[in-house]
Amino acid sequence: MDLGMREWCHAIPKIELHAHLNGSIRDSTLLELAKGLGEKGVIVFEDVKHVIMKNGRSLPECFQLFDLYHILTTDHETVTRITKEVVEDFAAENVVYLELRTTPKKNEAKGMTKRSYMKAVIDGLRSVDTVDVAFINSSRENCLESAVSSSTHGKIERKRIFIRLLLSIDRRETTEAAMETIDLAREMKDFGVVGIDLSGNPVIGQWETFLPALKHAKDLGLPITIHCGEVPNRKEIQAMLDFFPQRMGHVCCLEDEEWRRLKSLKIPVEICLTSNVRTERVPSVEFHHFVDLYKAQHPLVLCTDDPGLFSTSLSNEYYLVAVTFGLNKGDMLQLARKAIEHVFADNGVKQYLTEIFEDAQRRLG
Ligand code: 6MZ
Repeated sequence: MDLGMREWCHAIPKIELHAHLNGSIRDSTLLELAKGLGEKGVIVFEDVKHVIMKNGRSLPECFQLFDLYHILTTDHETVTRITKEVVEDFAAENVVYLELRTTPKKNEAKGMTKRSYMKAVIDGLRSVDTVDVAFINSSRENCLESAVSSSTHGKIERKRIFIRLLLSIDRRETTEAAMETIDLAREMKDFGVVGIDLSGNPVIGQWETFLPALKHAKDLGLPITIHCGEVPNRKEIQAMLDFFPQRMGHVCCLEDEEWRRLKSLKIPVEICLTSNVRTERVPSVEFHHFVDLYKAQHPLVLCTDDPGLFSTSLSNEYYLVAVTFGLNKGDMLQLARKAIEHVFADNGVKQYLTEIFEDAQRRLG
């Protein structure tokens, strides 16, 4: 098959490890929700319409926007709906494994607890009917059987996407609230929750506030990924490197010494190109630290961060890398495949994904 690079980046299987649920909502859904709340008098639709229809925006503006998103998505039904749509959108991009992260939220007015919020997310996963969603930790045998049947018997099968969940701690939260999230993650291990994320506005909150909860997660054997260095903060970046999480996101504002440590510790990095350019963390894709880490053969994974907020897709992130850095299809397929090493799911899922990529190599390599 002779596809152009953009079509080819869409066609190859991809693994998404850094996507926030509320940052992945479709514009059309946001507008519809805003209109509904406008009619009820909760918000003034005309005031928020232009905010949703986006263009370039700074990092502080993104967090203002998330506050708006969270007003639009406060009830269980809406959380279920956006989860369903986000999974469908990733599957349409040929994402075969998605680690979706979200911050469990409490909202007394809506009778929402962190647990009921997560139940609404799970309901969303269950309600997807256009693709097969595998989200409960499945046995190795089940995974292998499905991989083989879709790749070697040549049957026309429905698309299949593996979903695992990461529970995010928001940097605005207290130690107690963060602890609650860790306990919920432990409780939900059988419902596809595989790890913990620390995210939120990087200029808010202190590392010391989250550390007890992150240590608790580590003691429980829950893998952790941390948003690191979205703003310059040497003390915090060093403390995060000392903590030695399983993965880190962004790593934009590191000093030479910290780059050296990151590389020697070989902590895999979730690369969010468009997000970092849009929020002015890097001047352009060309000058993104991706290229230095890639040349150093540092473990990394291309991700979207917030495909809704930044109007991107995982296929587009792959395309940007290919055209900006001149990587060929062989390099790109290798890059996509290497993400398998960094997923938080079990070996059965990794084996399944390996088969998917071997099949893609035969068809598209
Ligand atoms: C830090 C981010 C982020 O959890 O409500 N979030 N945190 N840096 C970023 N880069 C731009 N993008 C998203 O999804 C939205 C939440 O994810 C975090 C923020 O806490 C945001 O409120 P959920 O599903």
